[in-house]
Formats: sequence, C-alpha cells, structure tokens
Amino acid sequence: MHFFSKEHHFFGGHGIVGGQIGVGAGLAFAEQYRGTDNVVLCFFGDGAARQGVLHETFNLAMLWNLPVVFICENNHYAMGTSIERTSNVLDIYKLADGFEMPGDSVDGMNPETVHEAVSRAVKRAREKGGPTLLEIKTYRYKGHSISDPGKYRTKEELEEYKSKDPILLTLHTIKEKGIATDEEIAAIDKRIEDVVEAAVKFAEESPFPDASEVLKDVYADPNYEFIVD
Ligand SMILES: Cc1ncc(C[n+]2csc(CCOP(=O)(O)OP(=O)(O)O)c2C)c(N)n1
Ligand SMILES: [Mg+2]
Repeated sequence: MHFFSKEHHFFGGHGIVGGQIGVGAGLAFAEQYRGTDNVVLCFFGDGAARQGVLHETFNLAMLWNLPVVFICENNHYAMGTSIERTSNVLDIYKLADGFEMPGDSVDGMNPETVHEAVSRAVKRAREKGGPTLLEIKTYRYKGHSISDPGKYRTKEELEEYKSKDPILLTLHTIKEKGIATDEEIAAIDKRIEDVVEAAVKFAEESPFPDASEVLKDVYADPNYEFIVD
C-alpha cells in the first residue's frame, strides 16, 4: 500500500479505498494537459468499485476524453464481503455503460488475455479515444490480511481457482514453447529468493528509526514540528 515512485511513474497504493480512481483520472488530466502520449493504468478492487467517487470520475474522464484505463480487479470479495452482498450488478464492466464508456470483462486467470485487453485499451487511449473500463475477473487465495482466515468461502471454490493459477499457466506456456528450461526457471527462483532474503536481513539488522521521524515526509511543510513526550 505504501510503495510510491515518481521516477517510475508509480503513484502508489491508497489507504482510502477507491481514492485512487479520482487520483488516476487527475494524473491522466495532467498528461493530457502536458501533451504527452502517456496513458494512466488505474487499478482498484471490486469493493472500491462501489464507492461514489467512481461515478464522478467516470463522468469527467469521459467528458474530458482522458487517457486512462480503469482496471477493476474483481476477486469477488471486498475484504470478506462477497460482491453478491454489495450490489445487484455483479458484472462490474457494465458500470461503464451509464457513461457510454467502453467496458470489457476479461479472464484474469489468463495473462495473455489480460495483455491483449490492456493493449487494446491503451491503444484506444493513446489514439485519443478516451477511457476504458476493464473488469479483470480473478481471485485471491489468501485472506485480505493475516488476520483474515477466509472462512466466508468454500474450499471447493478456492481449489477451483488454484487449479487455474495464472503463474502455473504461464510456466506451462514458457516450457511448452521452449522459452526457458527447468534449470533456467530454477535459477530465476533462486535469484528472487536471494533478493528477498537480503532485504529481510537488511531490515532485521537496521536500527529502529527515532520516534521524532514519525511524521517525516507526511506533511508538505518542512517546518512542521511534532513533539514527542
Ligand atoms: C474509504 C474506506 N472504507 C473502508 C476501508 C476499509 N477497507 C480496507 S480494504 C476494504 C475492502 C476493499 O475491497 P476490494 O477493493 O475488493 O479489495 P480486496 O479486499 O479485494 O483487496 C475495506 C472496506 C478503507 N480502507 N477505506
Ligand atoms: Mg476485492
């Protein structure tokens, strides 16, 4: 949630569910204003799709023909609440209809299908064709957080999605097409493990930050003083 890199054009996760929908359109407005051909990919969940900000944002994004692709990752649950319990509209891509925005439902368990759908929407935005809503149908295997045992769903449902795992599907394609061997894939896994282990070691061996740093980079005013008792 707290990753952010202006340099890499990655504008963060957002603690306010749905807040990023308005921010994404704002970033698209900035790109359009500056005359670049950049396109914003704005990600949010099925729970976020129920927030009012979505409707105001879709309206202005269409009115101003903004270069943005709205990508709703519909994993069927907002924390532990199933989409059936939050609306009678279960196909989230249909929310685009009210704004005459193109909307598509995409099989999120198939990376190639996702790639094609996103490429099409980006091309449209880049050719000044305006926004698209993509509903990427997917699933999350774990709970929303470590305090969520996921008791609101059946084992069968979970197992069905795991059997269609997109990472396993991609591995299968890579091997089938001879793009990489088992040894090369194992070497990639090892390299990733090493990076993660080094990061954990760095975190564990680093000193705790001083309490006076708690508001550092939170407020724009560099003279803001936070007093710690
Ligand atoms: C405005 C707001 N309301 C409520 C919350 C608490 N909350 C955190 S995540 C979440 C569910 C979001 O659902 P979804 O977008 O489907 O994300 P997922 O649970 O699939 O990660 C809620 C209600 C919040 N962070 N912000
Ligand atoms: Mg969700």
